[in-house]
Amino acid sequence: MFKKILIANRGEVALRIIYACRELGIKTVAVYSEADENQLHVKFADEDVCIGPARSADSYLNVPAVISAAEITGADAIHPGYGFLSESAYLAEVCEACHIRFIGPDPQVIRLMGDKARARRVMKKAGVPILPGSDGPIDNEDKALKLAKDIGFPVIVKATAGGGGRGMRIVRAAGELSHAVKTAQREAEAAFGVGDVYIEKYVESPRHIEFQILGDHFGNVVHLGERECSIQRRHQKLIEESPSPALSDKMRRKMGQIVIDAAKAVQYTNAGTFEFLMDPEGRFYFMEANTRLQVEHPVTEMVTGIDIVKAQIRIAAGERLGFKQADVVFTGHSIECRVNAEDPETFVPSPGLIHVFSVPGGPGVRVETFAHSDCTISPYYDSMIAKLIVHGRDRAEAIARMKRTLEMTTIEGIKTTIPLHLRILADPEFVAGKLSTSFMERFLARPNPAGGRLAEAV
Ligand code: MV4
Repeated sequence: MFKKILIANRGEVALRIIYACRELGIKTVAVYSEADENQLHVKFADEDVCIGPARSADSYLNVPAVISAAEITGADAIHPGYGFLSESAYLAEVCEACHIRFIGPDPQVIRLMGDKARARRVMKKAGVPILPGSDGPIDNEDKALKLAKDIGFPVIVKATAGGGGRGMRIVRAAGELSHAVKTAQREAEAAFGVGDVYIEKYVESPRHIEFQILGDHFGNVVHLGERECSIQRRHQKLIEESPSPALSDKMRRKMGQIVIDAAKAVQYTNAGTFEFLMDPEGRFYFMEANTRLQVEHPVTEMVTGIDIVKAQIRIAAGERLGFKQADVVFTGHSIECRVNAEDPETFVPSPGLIHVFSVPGGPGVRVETFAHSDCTISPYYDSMIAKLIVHGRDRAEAIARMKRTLEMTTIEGIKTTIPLHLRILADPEFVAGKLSTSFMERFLARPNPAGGRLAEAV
């Protein structure tokens, strides 16, 4: 087992990784930017190294600085958390060259999944259902138009290097295709340095359902069920839950086996997520695979009782998975609300001093946060300040627990999205489990009964 792990991240996920290391008896190294000197991840790590100025590009994204910190402290592994360098095949390669274990899949697998058109091809070959579309990047406009007509409109143009919604264009008629391809290519080139785009049939109002897997270095792969992440705005997830209200046990077993076979086909190791779209008829289509721990991993931990971060560390250290698919038992229902330091009406970031921070506990409540009373939320980083996670016997109990947790939480000094979460939890369609990726658009178009725009006008 590792003796010392460097955590190349900040915020609640850095703390989450420290929790796992402490329980496993592994020493920790925090890295931090000049803006983060007083953060809890620095306080609770055994050692800490400043790796640069506040701007992420100069600190948390600086591979030489992160590697140097690991070398100086003698860390034998790096956990990248999520965001930042978590899906950098380059960091994973440099780790290999420096004999530091990267806690994640092999660089080749990270690189494969980072190319969405290639991932599509490989998944199709492995028997995973995909949407009709191009076999690779578009290299010819006439061929692209013929393909789009064959598939039928609407289609979607996506960047091969994309993901998370950047560099996408929905095309509803043949006349729009050429322009969409050109603008998507330009946007992709500017954002990712790779201008390649591909085409897929566009699914209207799908659900976003993703499967969590774990794979060890001995060819064992298990799935930990799914998370439904359809409640999102501008590709930022707001609420996630497990299980999905739309999935039967039979469908979970079927999709779970498909994902296991796919992971085995690419020799996937460590934790991973296979994202699917579910169309209104209940059909699944592979979207992309994430080769990192995810923000919403706690809902899976709550329903399976499996500590995904500890499993990642054990797998990276060369241990066997130690349990089989039949040992994975799903219990109850879990929901996560991401609390952001934002205006709940306008989503404008609201950094600043939190002078009171208080979240109730009680049965089935888990809080993942780096915030506390008298802490400062920096404008330099992501606005997510806490994740509230609940577990209940069923979905209704989970919703009730989340509602009372949100109602009894006090965060003074900044604005948060808690009022928005309370409105969503009270929505009849949400309560009925009628979720889709267009839920929030419709929800936000309706007037806020509690005042909102109306109150501002008075
Ligand atoms: C799609 C789609 C509909 N049809 N692909 C958005 C993020 C990126 N991962 C892919 N995305 C989508 N791809 C086809 N063929 C709809 C979306 C999409 C979406 C997906 C998941 C969660 C929220 C979303 C919001 C808008 C669009």
